[in-house]
Amino acid sequence: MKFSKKLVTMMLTSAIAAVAAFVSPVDVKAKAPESAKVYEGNRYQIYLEDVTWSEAKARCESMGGHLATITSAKEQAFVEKINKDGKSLWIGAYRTSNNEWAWVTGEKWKYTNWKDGEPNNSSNVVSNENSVAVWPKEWNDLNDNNKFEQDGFICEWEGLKPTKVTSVKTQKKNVIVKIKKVANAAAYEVQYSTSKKFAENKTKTIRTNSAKIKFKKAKKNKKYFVRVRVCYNGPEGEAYSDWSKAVKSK
Ligand SMILES: [Ca+2]
Ligand SMILES: [Ca+2]
Repeated sequence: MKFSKKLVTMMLTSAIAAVAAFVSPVDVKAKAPESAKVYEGNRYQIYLEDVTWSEAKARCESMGGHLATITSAKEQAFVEKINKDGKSLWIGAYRTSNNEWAWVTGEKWKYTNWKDGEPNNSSNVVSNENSVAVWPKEWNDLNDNNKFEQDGFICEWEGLKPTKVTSVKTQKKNVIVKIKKVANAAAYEVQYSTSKKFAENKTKTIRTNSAKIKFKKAKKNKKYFVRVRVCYNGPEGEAYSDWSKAVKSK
């Protein structure tokens, strides 16, 4: 069966329209400020305000986020990068009534980055140190109300975890794409394009559940750019992660 170019375009356009109809936009992007910095799909913003840990926690939550939770060395490195002025900032760690440390999101307490000698529950400034700040890199326990040694706080907004294209090869007239699967994905959208900016008229989109995708009828000796994003089912319908970095065909 042979389709005319016009018909294919029409089908593609209506398929895209159908997808767009049941996708609800990602709320996190609306809530986090434009200036927020992105790490693995999550967004982060520093606020320089003279507030207690509890006030900072409430401020982040009122904006649909939470005090930043730093659960890996990579996330710590990212926070250090955006905290380039070396401010002392509240983060989302606290001491529970059982005398254990916890994250405000309920994420597992595993990675830590305490400063030498911390947590010390010191009574030098204000005793009962049950809240945590990056100080300015490593962590220190401080009293909730200790505003004297604080510059502000970091909010984090949970996003939708993106994924990546792991390989792009052209084989005869096919472009063979491999992507990395992620947990809880409903599907993936893979785009291939002859334009680096993925201009609409030069781009094809495939929705798939497979980690290996074949685009047919690639032009010989042409380079293709390929990217992927993850579709998730959420409480308000389907939502997309950010697009991955584009990978160029070999
Ligand atoms: Ca986090
Ligand atoms: Ca301390």
